[in-house]
Amino acid sequence: MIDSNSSTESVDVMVVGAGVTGLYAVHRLRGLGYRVRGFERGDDVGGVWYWNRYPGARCDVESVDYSYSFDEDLQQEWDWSEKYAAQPEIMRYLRHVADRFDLRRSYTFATSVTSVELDEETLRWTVRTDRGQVVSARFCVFAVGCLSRTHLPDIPGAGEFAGATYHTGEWPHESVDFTGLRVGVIGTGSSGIQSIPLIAEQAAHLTVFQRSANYSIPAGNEPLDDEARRRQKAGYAERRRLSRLSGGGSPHMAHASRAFEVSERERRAAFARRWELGGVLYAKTFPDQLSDLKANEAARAFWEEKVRVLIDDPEVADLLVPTDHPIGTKRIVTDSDYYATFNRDNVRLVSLRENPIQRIDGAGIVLADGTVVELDAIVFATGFDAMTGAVDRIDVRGRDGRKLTDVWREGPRTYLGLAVNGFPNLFNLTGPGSPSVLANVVLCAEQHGDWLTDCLRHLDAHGYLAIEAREESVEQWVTECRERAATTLYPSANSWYLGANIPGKPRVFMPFIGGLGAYGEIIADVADQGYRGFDLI
Ligand code: N01
Repeated sequence: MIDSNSSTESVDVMVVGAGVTGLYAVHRLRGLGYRVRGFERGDDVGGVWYWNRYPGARCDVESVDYSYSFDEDLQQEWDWSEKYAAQPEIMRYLRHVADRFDLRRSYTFATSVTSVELDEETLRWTVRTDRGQVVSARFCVFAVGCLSRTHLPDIPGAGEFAGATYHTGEWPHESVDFTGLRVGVIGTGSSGIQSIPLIAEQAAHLTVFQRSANYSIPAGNEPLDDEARRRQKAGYAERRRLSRLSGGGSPHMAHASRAFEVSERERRAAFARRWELGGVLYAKTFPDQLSDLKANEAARAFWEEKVRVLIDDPEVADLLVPTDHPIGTKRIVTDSDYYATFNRDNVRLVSLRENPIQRIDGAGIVLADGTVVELDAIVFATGFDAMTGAVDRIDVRGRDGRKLTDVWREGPRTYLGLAVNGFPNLFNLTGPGSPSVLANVVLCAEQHGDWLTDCLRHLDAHGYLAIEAREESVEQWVTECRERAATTLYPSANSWYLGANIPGKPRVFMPFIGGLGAYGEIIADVADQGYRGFDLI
């Protein structure tokens, strides 16, 4: 609706983001009859999958689980072609969802929200975009993604490079051809590890610049045939039930015993089963693996045994085996042929710990010992300003004109990950203070979307204008998140969970570590108790 005396559109809810979380929120909100206006920076739906289209981009959660559960017909009609879907297939799926539920009509694409400002008289938000739109909204919903603001390190001379540069998180939509080229990849997190094998196959020569080695486990990816799909679809109800109870949002449970409550033989058998299952789930083979160093070391040693046999040169293997963090305290990468790639004649590994990058010049990358690695293209697989970066891009001003970036200066401060004191009717979905990045984000999106719509319905049913987290609730939640993390090994790694990858970012463990199931109980309980810890206005 456009106000008659101004060009300000007035809506009930403004949603930022058309990724997995935003699409579901829009669907639910519209279903309740709210007038919704969505804005999306990309020119299509997809969020992280719209931007991260580098070679080898693939989900590390099984496709059967990394899909919406809210509509049985959708669940039954969609056919996944592989155990772990690649980026183009996930994009096709999200486009299908957008079409099927007619979600695009609520969005304005290729448009970034630049500011949202509270009017304390009306408790409405004035939303502004980079294309000049102004929207007045009762509720603001951020679904901006935890890994959507890319991090490009400040390397001297980067602007002088004569060749092409790419960031894995902002990959061009046109095809990129490395045939015959000398390519350098900086970074060996998930994005680097997924793209390196494919770039190596295409390029004349590939140099991998590794600062920290990472733990990676082969995906064990495989095509799904009709019979596999039929079984998955028949088992969906139970699969989803178990997933919602679980920590990680998939139906795989850790071993019933602690790592050293079982014999060595059983322990090794359990590690072997998880290794065969493939990927990130190895981190939770035993329930104490991420809290007890001895259990963790057993998992790490098994991993090392399996990985060393994949690498021909023992000196290269020494560099590829991490020594600086317990296994699983950074997300274990799910790869396809990563370690074997270092057996190729056209691939070289440079350890930046031994020989750091000094600068970039016109010809390539200059190392501290004076070596110039001549390159035609550089791929930055250098990650994201995670969890807070995308929110920080928006100038958010709440009560008394206070800026959200100031409130979060020492780290994100939320109640339940969802709300912030001083910012009534503003919700941040699947962000810091929630389990999203440690779980299957699709089920997290549904959990938050459902909680949000129940909350709005409650406000309207009881005649409230607004809801606002109390400061003491925020303080308690921040403390709870910190204390839970402190009982684990996670804070010992320099991970993006702690903001440790961004120079100057406060070192705070940002996700809620208790898992999807436990978190779901907490937020449901808060709602059941009349939105305990919130002021209803
Ligand atoms: O980013 P990262 P990512 N000089 O931060 C290095 C998800 N994801 O995009 O570790 C040299 O993990 C940095 O080195 P160090 C997944 O949750 C999922 O790879 O800081 N190197 C590191 O090696 C993942 O965890 C999938 O020492 C520099 C790398 O760049 C998250 O996204 C696929 C540097 C960054 O690794 C982030 O993954 C892709 C510098 N100045 C991503 N600065 C799936 O499978 C940084 N690095 C679904």
